[in-house]
Amino acid sequence: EQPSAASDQLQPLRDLYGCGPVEITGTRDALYERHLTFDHVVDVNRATDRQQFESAARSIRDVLSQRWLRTEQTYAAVNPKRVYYLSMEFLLGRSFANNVMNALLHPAVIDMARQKGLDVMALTEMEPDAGLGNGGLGRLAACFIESMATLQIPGMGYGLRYEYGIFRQSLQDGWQVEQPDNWLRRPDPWEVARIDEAVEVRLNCSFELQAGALKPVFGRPSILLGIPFDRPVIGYGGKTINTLRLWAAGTPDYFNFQRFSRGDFVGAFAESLGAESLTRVLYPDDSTSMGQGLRFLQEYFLVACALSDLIRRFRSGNSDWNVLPEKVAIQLNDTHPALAVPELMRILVDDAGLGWDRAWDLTQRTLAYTNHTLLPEALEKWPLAWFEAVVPRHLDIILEINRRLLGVVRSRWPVNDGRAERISLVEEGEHRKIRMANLAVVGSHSTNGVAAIHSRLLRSTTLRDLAELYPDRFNNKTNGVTPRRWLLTCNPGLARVISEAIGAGWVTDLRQLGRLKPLAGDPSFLDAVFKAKREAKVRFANWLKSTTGEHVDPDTMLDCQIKRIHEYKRQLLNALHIVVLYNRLRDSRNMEFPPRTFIFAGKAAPAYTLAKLIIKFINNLAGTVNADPAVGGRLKVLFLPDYRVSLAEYLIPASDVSEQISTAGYEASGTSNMKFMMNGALTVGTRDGATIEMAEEAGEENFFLFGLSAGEVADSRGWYDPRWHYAHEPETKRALDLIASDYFSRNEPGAFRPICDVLLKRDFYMHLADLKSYGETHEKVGRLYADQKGWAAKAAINIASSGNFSSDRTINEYAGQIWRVTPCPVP
Ligand code: B1N
Repeated sequence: EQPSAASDQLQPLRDLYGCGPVEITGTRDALYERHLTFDHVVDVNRATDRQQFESAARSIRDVLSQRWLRTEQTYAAVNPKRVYYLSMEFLLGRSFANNVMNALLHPAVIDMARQKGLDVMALTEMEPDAGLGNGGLGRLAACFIESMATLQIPGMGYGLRYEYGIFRQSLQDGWQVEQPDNWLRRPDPWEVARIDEAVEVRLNCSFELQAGALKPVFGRPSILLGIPFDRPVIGYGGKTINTLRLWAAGTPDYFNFQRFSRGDFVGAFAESLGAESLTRVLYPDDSTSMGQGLRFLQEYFLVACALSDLIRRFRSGNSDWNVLPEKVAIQLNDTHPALAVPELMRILVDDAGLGWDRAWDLTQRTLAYTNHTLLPEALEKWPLAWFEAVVPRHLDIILEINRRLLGVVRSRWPVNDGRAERISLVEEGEHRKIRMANLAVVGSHSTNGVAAIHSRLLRSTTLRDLAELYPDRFNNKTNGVTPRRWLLTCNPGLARVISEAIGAGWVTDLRQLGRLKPLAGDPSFLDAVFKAKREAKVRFANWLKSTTGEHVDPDTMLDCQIKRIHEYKRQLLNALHIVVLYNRLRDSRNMEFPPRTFIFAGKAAPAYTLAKLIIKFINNLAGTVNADPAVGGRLKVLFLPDYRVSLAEYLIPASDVSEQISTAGYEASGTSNMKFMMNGALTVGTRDGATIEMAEEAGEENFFLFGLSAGEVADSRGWYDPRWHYAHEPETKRALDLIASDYFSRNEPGAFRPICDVLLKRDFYMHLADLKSYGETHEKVGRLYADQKGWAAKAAINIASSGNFSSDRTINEYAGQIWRVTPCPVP
């Protein structure tokens, strides 16, 4: 039942496989059954959902294997410039539906499911999310590698194969409880272990397990093994299949052989167990650096494995070190892999025997750095003592880079105004530290921010001195998201409406959505958009009911704030506003008020006490509001547990309102804002991150912007006093008094004191300053929602204006301006 536009999408598949080496017709059924029979040794008719999933996924991988091989063979033969994306996080989510869609195997799978009586939905639900990331930064990396494959760019992702991804969140009595995410408990059908391509990582320390925890033992050098696990990254159309290579830590067979042969058999094993726990778990902090020694080791491990691997590949096709920057581009996803600077220098100077200046030139021209945040608590600074203990040679190199750097600075700015101290790679003090952001800027040829305002603020505030030293290095690359996952696959109803109106070209050229603009006045188009939204709401409501038992009424306005819980993202502003609405509804039973469902979801870093209290507060607020008969079903508040990619894929298509309400100047870009926009939600937002650019594209009249600008936030820092708002705004006072009176914490008196204190004493993120204009904006939202046609028209304009926010556009900019790579099509 494909629309005609969508069946055109099959042509590339026919071109590809019709006369190609893979005969899928006729054999694909057998593939699935063979996996059940030979991998699982189970009766085809008695296989569990999980066995069905694994066998279906393995048959998909089988179909793609030759194309995957052919991609790498083509790169090896053509020897094009390659891009390596180094990231500590790849938040992939599930792969099944997206791999099927991108390989254009969708009709075949539906066909096969029908023949065999398989429930594809049930089957996809069997795949755990690959939660190898915290939030936007990790999900961006996943979108980027997909776009590189779609654009036929020879690109590879390098990351870590965490055995445990981001923790699973449940709620107990409204509090967040963390559970380990053992996502690899069952075999992952997508990954391929490449034991033969393992690399060695040399450290100046060893490991021991003490009371179950990994402890480095300094001064005793050791060798770790990096074992690569490859996952296919399928470009849309299935022509290019790139690789995401994730590294797992292991120990060489000869590991501590001496101790082994001295007779300490068990002791030698304990040590190897220690080393293997290096890649056990993802650190669950988003936008903060907890400064853990194990994290430092993880970062070095990634860098050492990735560089060793890519240099080996480079050397196998090139004999001249001087062409390195013409053949290799390395993008550092934040400073987490910034040790690539001294590691590449070490390889070029010590292993290749190049002189310092030559090595430095090649290093800078090969590396590029993306900054993702201005929050000071996120800027990584590692104790110099750790470098000394783990990677002393890298410390030597960093100090030599710094000596030369400071020489240049002092000769350019002879007057000592503290500039050299600020630029220095070393933060002086009792415990000297290495500033990783400074190292990344100095050791690369490009530093970019992730939205226009963010890149501007980087230059003018956080990295100002470095921007004055290297003005040409700084640039902006506004984030984007892949429309294959975030529209085509997750919202088939809307995707079909769009393809029927303008054809299917938008899937790989999102700018074409602009052609929907004239249709924003066409009643039949608006009706189709409205119906698709309604369909997605019902789908979400059914899914939620079946997975959590929670009820959502698809006839209410769905207003969503889904993201990590963080003070700067201001979930508290949303919650305060709900208290204001609640008070109004209690006052008047027949107030004009479109029924609203406010949905929150997001994880708090386990050590972030206030963020966890915010979750508890939202849950208590929900408990009170949802149970109050005075509200009469007009207001419902839900906190959905365990926010993750697959939950977002159900919820975003169903949403009417997108909350993007960070304190202006603090959200570097945001990316869920873009996903909501392409799925026809209207944005309530501050002038922050990429939301500013989204409003420019759609026109401010189609956006609900409110609150202080970044400039106003900065200018009022000196005199801002939240108590002024408490004293002068009756609804603000009433909301805060209600919270302080334990109205929402009857059984836990004083539980929300810290929240009241944060809001009234300092309110660093200026919730109270924006509450009034936020409320007024929501009144406009409510009025427009009552006008179904007016709402649908604005939704349509938003969809039509979202074309700039495809990660294809972003990757094209990186490819053209930073990496200077071109597509390398696979014949
Ligand atoms: O990166 C996203 C942006 O869209 C978001 O605005 C930004 O908050 C996010 C340390 C981070 N910045 N910094 C992090 C994550 C993990 C960690 O250990 C920092 N994440 C962001 C994509 O550009």
